[in-house]
Amino acid sequence: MAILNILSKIWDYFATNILQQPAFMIGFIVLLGYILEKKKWYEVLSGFLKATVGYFILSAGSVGLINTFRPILVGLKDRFHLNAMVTDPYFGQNAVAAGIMKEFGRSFADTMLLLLFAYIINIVLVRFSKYTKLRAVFTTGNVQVQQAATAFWLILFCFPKLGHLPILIVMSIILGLYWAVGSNLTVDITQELTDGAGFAIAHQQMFGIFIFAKLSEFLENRAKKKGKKEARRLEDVKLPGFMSIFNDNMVSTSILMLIFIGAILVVLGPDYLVKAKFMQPGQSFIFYILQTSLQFAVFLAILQLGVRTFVNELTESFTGISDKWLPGSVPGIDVAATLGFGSPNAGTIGFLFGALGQFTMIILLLIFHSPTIVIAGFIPLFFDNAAIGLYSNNRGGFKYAMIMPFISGLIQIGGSALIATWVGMAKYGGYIGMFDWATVWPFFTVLMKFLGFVGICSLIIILVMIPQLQYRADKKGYFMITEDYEGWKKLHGKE
Ligand code: ASC
Repeated sequence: MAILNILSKIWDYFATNILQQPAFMIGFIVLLGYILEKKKWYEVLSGFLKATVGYFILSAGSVGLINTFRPILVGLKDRFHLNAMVTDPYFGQNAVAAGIMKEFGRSFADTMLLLLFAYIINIVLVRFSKYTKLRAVFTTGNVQVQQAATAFWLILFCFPKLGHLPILIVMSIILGLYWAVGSNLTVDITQELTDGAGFAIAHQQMFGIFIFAKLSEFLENRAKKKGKKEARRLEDVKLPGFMSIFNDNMVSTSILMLIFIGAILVVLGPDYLVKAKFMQPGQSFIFYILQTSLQFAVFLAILQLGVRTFVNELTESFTGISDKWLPGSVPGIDVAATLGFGSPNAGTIGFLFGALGQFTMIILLLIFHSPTIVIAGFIPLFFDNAAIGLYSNNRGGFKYAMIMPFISGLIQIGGSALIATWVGMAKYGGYIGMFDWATVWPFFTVLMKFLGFVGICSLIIILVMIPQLQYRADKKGYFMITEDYEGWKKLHGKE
């Protein structure tokens, strides 16, 4: 027992201080990688610092965005006295914490054990990549906590009578597989988006970006076959005359956000904004709108600086780890890192069209008197759809940077409302709301709820098969794309 106690203390310490602080996680991965590569001590130190500081800069950007814009969107709920559920991973996590005891008689702390086991499964699966064909390890502990909490609820909902240990085993296998398989799906498209930066996505829309990227590519290829000329990507569209100011990402983001955020602030109105302490009494409404909206461009620029600071270190150092321990693998990192690549405007466009989709679905929920009304949380709205916009633009052209996020927006709200109402989470005020959790996980839940044990087995088989199919599609290039990207480009004539 004493040993178990010590181990649990070590795990707690590691989970709180490193795992849930991806900046340190990435810092230590770089440190370890450089040590394995036998770099000089001062190079190891400098790599560790640049990676950690870079990731903290990225977080400063994304936390700045979240903290500035989340309250504004949630303000809509107060302003119109709506009894609504917010789609936001942190609201979702709080909903689990608030309801798990009452609904299932389990404590939130149990979800941390799930996190540990699922994590180990992810690493083991990648260690045996020769057989599993899985190439990416999660490093984003902050989102893993939210996912462990949500998965815990969903799977308990399917098997409320299963004993503590058997259900923990089921949950760990499914969540560990979801992490490894989802992240692996993003390896190739991310390598192409970033021109071989050597990372994959470990976040909450991995199936989403894969599906939309492939769909955009498919539709574009079909159009080309029919004789249409090649669609342009956003970065190749050069707008003429006064529109040319939109070619500059900082200017276009500022103008678009001024319109979008400005409209929401006008709807909230100065009286509410003062009452809710967003605005100082006596402050000019116009300058308040200007300042708040422009913060978007500010935090986006910070975020991108962060990506530039740590990505090179991560790419260079990770080969140390993949050569020695995890063959052919890359680290899975925060989806925000993709905002440093591809077309700078695709993220912003994706966000806006995602918002259009989400608001459309919210209006539909209101019209059809849905039992659950949803308030669009900022995190799914921005991070999912910006990324979907980026990948869709990269693989299919600028049209898809608008169409795909719009579709995603509809699905995010519709799917979240359905699943959260069904499993009983909606009444606790929040649901995680990210694309995969509004689509893939509801599918998992249906499968397990209705088919029981057969559902679990089929789910495991489906997940295990996905990377095998990816491997079959490109046997020669499958591991080359992570190990030797230039070689992979030559192989596929993409130089
Ligand atoms: C999430 C989450 C965050 C953000 C962040 C984006 O899902 O929980 O804090 O997205 O990871 O950079």
